[in-house]
Amino acid sequence: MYSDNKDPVAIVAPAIRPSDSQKKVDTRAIQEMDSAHYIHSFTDTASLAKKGARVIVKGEGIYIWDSEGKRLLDGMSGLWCMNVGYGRKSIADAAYAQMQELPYYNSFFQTTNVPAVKLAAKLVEISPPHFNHVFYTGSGSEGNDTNLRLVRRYWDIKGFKDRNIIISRENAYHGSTIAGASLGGMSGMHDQQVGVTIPNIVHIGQPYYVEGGKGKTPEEFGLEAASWLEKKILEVGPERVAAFIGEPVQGAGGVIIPPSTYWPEIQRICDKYEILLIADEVICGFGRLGTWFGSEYFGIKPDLMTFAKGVTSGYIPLGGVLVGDRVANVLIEQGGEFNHGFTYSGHPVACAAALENIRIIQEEKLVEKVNKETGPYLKKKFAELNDHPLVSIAETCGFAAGLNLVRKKGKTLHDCEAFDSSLEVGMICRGHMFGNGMIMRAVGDRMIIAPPLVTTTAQIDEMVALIRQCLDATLDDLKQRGLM
Ligand code: PXG
Repeated sequence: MYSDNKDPVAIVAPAIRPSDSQKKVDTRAIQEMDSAHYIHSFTDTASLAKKGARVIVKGEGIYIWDSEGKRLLDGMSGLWCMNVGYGRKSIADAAYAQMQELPYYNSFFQTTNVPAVKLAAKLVEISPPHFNHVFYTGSGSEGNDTNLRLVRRYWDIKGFKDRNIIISRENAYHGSTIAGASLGGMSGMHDQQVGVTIPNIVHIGQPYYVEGGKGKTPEEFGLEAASWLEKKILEVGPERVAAFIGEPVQGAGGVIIPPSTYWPEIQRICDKYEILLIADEVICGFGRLGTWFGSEYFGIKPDLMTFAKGVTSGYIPLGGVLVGDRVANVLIEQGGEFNHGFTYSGHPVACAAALENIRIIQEEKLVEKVNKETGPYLKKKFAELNDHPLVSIAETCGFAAGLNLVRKKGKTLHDCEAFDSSLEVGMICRGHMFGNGMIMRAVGDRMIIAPPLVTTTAQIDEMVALIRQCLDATLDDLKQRGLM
């Protein structure tokens, strides 16, 4: 049986909800086949084979069940994507109906399909007014590959071929294709790319107040972190810089919530040097921050927005780029044929599922709820964890949240002592979370959640209570190991 818990301690009895799908699964047999044949994403296959993967068989609302009947509260919305929660029959019905009518057709041969067109119009409707065009991909990574090609093409059409440097940030995540990984700032991914990192992509530091803000207010630090962009522009030459790319809130990097001064200053700098601004909205889009797009939360006006995940709430793969007028006008009016596209661009079934997903988000007013009701409630409840002896800061932005595990020394955030990374305190804590029915991720020693947007205030209470229990268990565990 799978356990990523290094020292499991059961605190609460997990709720059991047997279902037909669980009864049918022979866990051992699936685990054996899994380790024999399936190379998982971002996984040490050999070490997973020793314990066997947890087999997930069922989802309903904000909960999932494994093949042993154990219920888990999915604090991560799958992988930041299940915005409307599990078990939405109407999305399945929309996909089924479309599959029967027209399961596939491409849009390469001067052809189109109804769901792709309707979805494009819907995306234009829900995005800021200067977005009037959509390019479809199958994933967020392909969306960012598209961005790379779009910005270089844009400057090429305008006669500035050398304007091809893209500035990104350390610890950013922009996907796992070669362009995605090159745009991203994950050193572990760069290390494994052995010579294939795409040239002319450079990185600046991330706006992570916990790491760099000692002795400064968050607002001062936000301006300082934004100034690194201008410094980099001047270093490489403003006439060489095509675009800046960033996630409004860095997700995979650990829910890095920038100070309020950061994004407006980034926008000012991009405007000053006429640099295109790309907002990677793969996580922040579709309500995660209580606005349709994270850019709106931070009051910025990007030229391109990457989307994926929440566009279908993960029910089926779909991604793309919302192309703002500045780029679209040049590309369409002066660019001729754009030699780019994927077999599954504008896939009718994925677009039909997305339309139903967006209909649900609108009908249930999920964006407004996260903005005005459940988001503020999560902020309040999550902030209560600040009093825990292991926590230096517990903060949220909409329905994304992070807390840092430390040895508390003084009163302020920057007086705390970080644990030695070799102790893997975050992983110990994650083990307690999973062991006790709560999916909360560890990014180093920062614990993060991004729950489904349908999570109710009562479920927030349940979630935060579980997190507190698991923090207590982690503290006991560290004491027993003589680490506190
Ligand atoms: N941009 C952002 C901001 C993302 O979070 C992608 C692009 C790539 O999307 P696709 O659909 O190609 O995966 C992502 C994906 C993690 C984790 O560990 C996050 C993602 C993917 C894998 C792992 O948090 N986000």
